[in-house]
Amino acid sequence: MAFGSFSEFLAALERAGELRRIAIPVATELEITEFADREMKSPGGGKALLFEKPTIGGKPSAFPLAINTMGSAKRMAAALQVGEVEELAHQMQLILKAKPPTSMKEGWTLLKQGVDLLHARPKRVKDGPCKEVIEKDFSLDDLPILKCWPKDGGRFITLPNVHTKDPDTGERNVGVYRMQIYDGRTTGMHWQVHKVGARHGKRYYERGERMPVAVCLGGDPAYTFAATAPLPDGLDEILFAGFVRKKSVELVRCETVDLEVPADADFVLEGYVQPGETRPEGPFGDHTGFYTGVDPYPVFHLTALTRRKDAVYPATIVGIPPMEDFYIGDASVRIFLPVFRMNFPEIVDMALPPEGVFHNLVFVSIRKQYPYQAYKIMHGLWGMGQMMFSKYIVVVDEDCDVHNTSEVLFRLCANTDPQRDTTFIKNPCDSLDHGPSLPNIGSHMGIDATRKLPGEGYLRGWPELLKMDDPVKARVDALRKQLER
Ligand SMILES: [Mn+2]
Repeated sequence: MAFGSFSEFLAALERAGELRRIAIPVATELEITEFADREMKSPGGGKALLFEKPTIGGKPSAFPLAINTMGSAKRMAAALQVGEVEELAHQMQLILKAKPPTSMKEGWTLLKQGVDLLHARPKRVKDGPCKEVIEKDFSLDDLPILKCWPKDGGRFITLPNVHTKDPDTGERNVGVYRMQIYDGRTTGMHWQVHKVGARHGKRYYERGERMPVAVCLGGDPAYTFAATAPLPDGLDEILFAGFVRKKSVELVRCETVDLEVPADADFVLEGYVQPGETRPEGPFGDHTGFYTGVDPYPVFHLTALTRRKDAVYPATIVGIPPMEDFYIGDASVRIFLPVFRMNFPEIVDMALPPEGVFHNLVFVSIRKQYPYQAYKIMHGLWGMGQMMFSKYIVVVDEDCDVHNTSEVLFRLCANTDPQRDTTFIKNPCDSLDHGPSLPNIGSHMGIDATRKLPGEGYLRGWPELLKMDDPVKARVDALRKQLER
């Protein structure tokens, strides 16, 4: 059963022992970050935290705040209503298997059709819980929005689902772009150049029209997951959310803008972006672990705020890893692995370790058959969507567990000749990456840590990896059990 509200999800976490209530007043300025950061850095990602009495400038907020709700493998699976994230990957695989795709493009089309068939098409409804309260006289100062880190430029909404549409085709997009609070009714809108929201904005700019924007907070966590997932352009996040939750998303019309939003959202901020208008945004303690600087970004003007009566404000923080975002990104990688395998059947597994904060480090294991196959995989990944930002790609053999960083580093150290096994390329870089000398462009490095073949010039005969015989292992297992008795 899909979650009917964000609160229902929190109740499920509580029943599973995955939620801790904080019943004392805690400041939204820095203190909640410190609480949450310690939780996220405890083994396995700690627990979700529900702050029942967040304070804003020393005054109690009318709304509770939940954080770290997806910050563990268990909670991420709970958010997606599965025992394990792999179950969704399996469902994805089934859609793709219906008819083997012959190319990436065909694969995505098939996936889109498959997802569409599987109870994913949204339903239009006249009313919904997100309209229980329609605020005319409101201020964002009343929401428990976090000031995350000491040198942040202000308070930031960190888990907004930003709904926009293409003015030409009407195609919808939902993305998560941080929003800096300027005043009670104005925020920044941090969509970077590579994002779909920015592309829609450009079209409104060219047409000289005001851009309607609706920002949802809360509701079924599947919405937020879908909004962060690296879906290909044109695969509707709402459709994908419907596929994940196995129930059509109910959409309701906004009061002041021509957009539709999930009817069960906790808060809906309606408003617009005036094309061409920008304002300095930042600094912000980012997922890179560093502050990103001040840059001009579009401005979001609020025209209405609608909400549930019992609304809970969802938040996250980013910073030095590991953080909650690792578990969200890791789930995406697992779910979309079948899609990657369509074009790269030799891929066995893939991991984005937390230290790499998504784009900086990618581990891929392959079933290697021919010389330089590792390089073919690197170049393939560098050409695919957000994977273009991957700063380091390390390719290992199929028998290496890419989710075990220690094992990957062992292969890297043992199997490589640095000069022979590395390659450098030029590619676009993540806007948030402060490493490159110029923003948005730079170099990436690929490391081939697979065993080398004679065809790759390795003529010494690759040695065999140590491995204990299975009967001996079984015998020692038994002996150890005897000792425990
Ligand atoms: Mn999209």
